[in-house]
Amino acid sequence: MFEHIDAYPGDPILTLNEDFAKDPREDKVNLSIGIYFDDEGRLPVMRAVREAEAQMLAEPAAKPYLPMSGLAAYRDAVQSLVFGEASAARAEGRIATVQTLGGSGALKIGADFIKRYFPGSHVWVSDPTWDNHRFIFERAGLTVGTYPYYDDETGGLRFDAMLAAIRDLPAKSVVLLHACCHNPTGVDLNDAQWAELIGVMKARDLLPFIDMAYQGFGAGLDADAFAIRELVRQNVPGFVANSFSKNFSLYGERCGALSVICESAETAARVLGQLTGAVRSNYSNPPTHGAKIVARVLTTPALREAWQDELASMCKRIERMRVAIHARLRGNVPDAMLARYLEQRGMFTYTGLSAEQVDALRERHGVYLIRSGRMCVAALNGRNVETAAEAIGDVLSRAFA
Ligand code: KET
Repeated sequence: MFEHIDAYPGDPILTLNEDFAKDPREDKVNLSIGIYFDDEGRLPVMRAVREAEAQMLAEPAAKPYLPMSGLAAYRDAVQSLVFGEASAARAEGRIATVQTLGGSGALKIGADFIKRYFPGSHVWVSDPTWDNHRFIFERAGLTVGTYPYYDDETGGLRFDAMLAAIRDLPAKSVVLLHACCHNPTGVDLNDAQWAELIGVMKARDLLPFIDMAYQGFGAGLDADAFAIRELVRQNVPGFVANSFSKNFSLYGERCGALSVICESAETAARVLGQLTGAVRSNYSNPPTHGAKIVARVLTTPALREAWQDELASMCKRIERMRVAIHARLRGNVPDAMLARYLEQRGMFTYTGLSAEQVDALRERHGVYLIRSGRMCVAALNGRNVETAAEAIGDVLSRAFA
C-alpha cells in the first residue's frame, strides 16, 4: 500500500535542530534554529509568563473547546498589539482576526483562504526567505515565485530591483513580506521604503501578506509594526500573520494569529467567517493555554510592563552578542563579511558562509548553522561565542573544493 511513499528529505531547520540534539559532543553549539536562549544557554520562561501561569493555576478553570476563531480576549489583544491601541480600522471593525497555531498556522490558514478565493493568484516571496513559506503555500496548492531582495555582494537590500519586480506582477498577486527582522538575512526595509512599496502595491492592486514573527526584536514593538500600520494608513487590504513564539518565548504553546484588513466591517465579518471555516476544516479549534497567558499578560498593566522590560533586555543581550562575535571574528573574517554582524537586525546574521563551510563547521567543530549560512545570534552566549568564532576562523582559513 505504501510502497510509493518517498522518504522525507527533512526540513532545513527543524531536522537540523533534531540532529543537534542527537550530537553527543559536549561542546556543541546550536546556532541553527531561531530560538532565543539566555546567557546561560537556557530557554527562558519570561517572568510575566510565569506570573500569568501562577495566577491561572490559582483559579482552576474547566477546559471546554474554544470557539473556532479562538479566545476573544486574545484576538482583541492581538489586534491592539499588532495594529496599535488607537487603530481606526480596528475600531471600525474592519480587521478580521483568528487565533492560530503559531505564525505557521496563520500562514497556512491564509494560504487555504487564498487558494479558495484567489485561485489564480501566485504567491511571491523574497529571495531568500524562510524555507517554510514556500512549503506552506505550495502544499496549499499555490504557485510560489521569488522577487529580488538580498544583495550578496553588499550584504544589504536590493530595493530598486525588488520594487521593479513587484511593480510588474499581475493584479491580485500575493506578495509575502517580513514586517521586521527579515529571516534569514536580518535586512529590513526602512520606513520610507515601506511607504513607497505599499504605494506601489496599492496602485497595482496587489495583495500584501505580512509575516511578523519577530515583533519587538527590531526597533521596538510599535516601530516593528510600521509596515502593517502603513498598510492601514494607505487603505490597502491585506493579510498579517503574527506569532508569540519568539517574543513571549512560548514556542511549544503555538500562539499566533491571522488578521485580514478589509475594506468594511461588513466584508470583515464574512472574511472572519471563512477564516473560521478554514480553521474548522483543518483542526477544528485552537488550544487554550498559551492564548490565555498572552491575553492576560497583554491586558494586565503590571504583567505587560514586566514582559516589555524583559523583551527589551533580551534584545540588548542579542546586541551584546553581535558586538562580541564581531570583535572575535575581526582579523579572521574578510572585512566585507564582518560588518553585517553588527548591521543586520533581529535574531539572525546571514554570514555569507557557503553550505560546504557550514557543513565543515558542524562536522569538525559541532557548531550548527543553517546551510544557507544563517546564524542565530540570539543563541550566542558568553561561553559559546569564543568556540563559534574560532570554528568560523578555522573553516575560513581552509580551502574548499
Ligand atoms: N515566520 C517566520 C519568518 C519565522 O521565522 C518563523 C519561525 C515562523 C513564521 C513560524 O513561527 P511559529 O510561531 O513557530 O509557527 N522560524 C524559526 C523556527 C522554524 O523554522 O520553525 C526559524 O526560522 O528558525
